[in-house]
Amino acid sequence: MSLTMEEPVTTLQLVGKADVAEDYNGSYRFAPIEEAQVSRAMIKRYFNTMYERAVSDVVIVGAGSAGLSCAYTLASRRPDLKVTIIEANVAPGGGAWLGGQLMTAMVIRKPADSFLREIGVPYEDEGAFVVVKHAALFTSTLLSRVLSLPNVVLMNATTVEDLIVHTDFQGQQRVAGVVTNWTLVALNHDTQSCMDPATITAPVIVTTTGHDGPMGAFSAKRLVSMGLNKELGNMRGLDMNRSEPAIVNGTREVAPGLVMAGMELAEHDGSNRMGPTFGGMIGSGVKAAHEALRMFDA
Ligand code: AHZ
Repeated sequence: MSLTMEEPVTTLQLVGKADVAEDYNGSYRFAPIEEAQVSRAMIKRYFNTMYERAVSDVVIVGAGSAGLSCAYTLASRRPDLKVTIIEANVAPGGGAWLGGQLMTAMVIRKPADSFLREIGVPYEDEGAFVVVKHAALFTSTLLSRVLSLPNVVLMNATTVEDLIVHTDFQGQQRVAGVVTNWTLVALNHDTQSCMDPATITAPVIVTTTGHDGPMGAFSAKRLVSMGLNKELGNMRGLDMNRSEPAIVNGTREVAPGLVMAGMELAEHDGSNRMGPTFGGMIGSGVKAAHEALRMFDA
């Protein structure tokens, strides 16, 4: 197979139709490899990343729809910032793989549809809202946009199990980083003696851990237990019209150094839940990114 300089090179052309037929005819061969090469390829990258990101510019806690919308907005606008996402689950995406009640379509109220155009997700327009044919199309596209950005690192299967809080000479407390552990370790603190964590420091932390649950509302609850907030507001019942604007407009720096977004904010502020409509999560994530940018510019 020969390619001229004028022709665009595609993967299919590089493999070649004839080669594919030949390769899949019982003679498919891989380049040889040693097992240690596979281990070292992963280990080297993982621990180099941990080493480099021990000091980050922004840590985003939670890779649900709010956290990922924040990551994309922030990291695409400021390629100079080291944005590190910590996600407790093996699969990033939080609750955004389904539209609601295990159904597939995802509803997004306007004006958050502009974000879909920005990341290139097709939708059907139903007037006041748009519908993406499958929530997984939104989440997988957003994830791929986020992970394609060279300044973003995602550490999944890793839990934020505490916040770093520094006190300055005036006695002012400021969230200055996160305390991390592999999730499987974090889940076993009751069965093993002390398994100490690692840390990541950053001037801005964005917390988007979702509403209360086995893992959710982590920072909102920790702010109370460490005395940086008096009490939890606790998420109220479902009201779509009140909840989405409340979450987007309420997205802010809730404690020095800590921006809160997404449904975690409903637990912090005592606002309503919205159920399966995702414009509020996108809007809140985008606003959290702008809050973080404002903190860098201040
Ligand atoms: O695994 C969690 C999920 O992926 C992750 N997470 C939680 N605690 C963590 C911790 N360390 C690291 N301590 C942690 N990661 O955070 C992610 C939260 O995603 P989510 O989808 O649950 O929250 P969100 O605020 O991005 O989106 C909420 C979506 C909802 S809930 C809802 C309702 O109940 O009415 N409606 C909508 C649209």
